Amino acid sequence: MSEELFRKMAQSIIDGDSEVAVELASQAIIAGIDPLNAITQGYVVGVTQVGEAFSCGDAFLPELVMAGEAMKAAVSTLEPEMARRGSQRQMLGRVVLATVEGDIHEIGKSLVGTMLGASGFEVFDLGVDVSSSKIIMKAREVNADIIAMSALLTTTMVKQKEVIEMLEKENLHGKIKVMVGGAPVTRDWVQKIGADGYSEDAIGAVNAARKLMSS
Ligand code: B1M
Repeated sequence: MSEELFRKMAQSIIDGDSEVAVELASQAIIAGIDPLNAITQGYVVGVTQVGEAFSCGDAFLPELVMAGEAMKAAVSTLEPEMARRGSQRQMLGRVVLATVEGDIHEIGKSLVGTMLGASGFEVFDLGVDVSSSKIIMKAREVNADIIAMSALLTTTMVKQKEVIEMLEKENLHGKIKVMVGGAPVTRDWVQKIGADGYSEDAIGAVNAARKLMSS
């Protein structure tokens, strides 16, 4: 039964149909399906397909936009359930989260924020297209343990590096740890820019953040 629901979820994203995507998310909650499974085995399969079609010229920007909107609507429906399932309630650390400047991709970043929040981190989500100085200002203001940055474009990844360089200039790197992620981010990149943590997905991001808190 879940398999059929996951297939329909993927299709709703391919069709860019927000209404169906939301309806299927509600069905998944009622059926007691883990929302993260619904996202990774259902909706992400669809959005990946649209992304691939876009890169080979088989789909165009309007399709990408509609797929993104449907994905966002589905994830927003599932987020309260994800937060509700997070059992740990003690505060593990403070995280300032953002998608870097010039980049408006928000779905993966928000998913990481929800998972961190559900796992006991206090998350200050600054949104998308956030300048490096604003990220650092917020981190100072809330006395953050971790700055977590998402970048989905090869052209915006450099902003992750910029934040680390700015932290180093201010002698804050070390006191504030830096975690990076996003589709184009690789382990090589993480090493090259001297980031402290990295993960390929939202679950891994929680583990990476926990590790940073204990290091
Ligand atoms: Co854009 N886009 N997009 N897009 N888009 C990509 C990223 C792209 C790979 C598509 C492609 O060509 N195949 C391509 C980037 C190419 C590149 O640079 N390598 C691309 C492009 C080119 C563009 C535009 C330039 C298109 C244009 O205008 N010509 C434009 C850029 C706008 C801008 O930012 N300035 C653009 C715009 C958009 C939309 C607005 C239409 C929409 C976003 C809507 C929104 O977010 N509200 C969109 C979408 C939907 C995509 C794809 C199809 C899907 C992204 C997504 O939401 N994935 C994407 C192709 C793809 O990735 N397959 C694509 C689902 C999400 C759950 O995964 O975000 O990867 P993801 O997050 C994961 C992990 O990466 C990780 O955990 C998350 C959960 O598992 N993770 C972290 C993410 N952040 C993390 C942080 C961490 C740790 C883990 O620690 C801090």
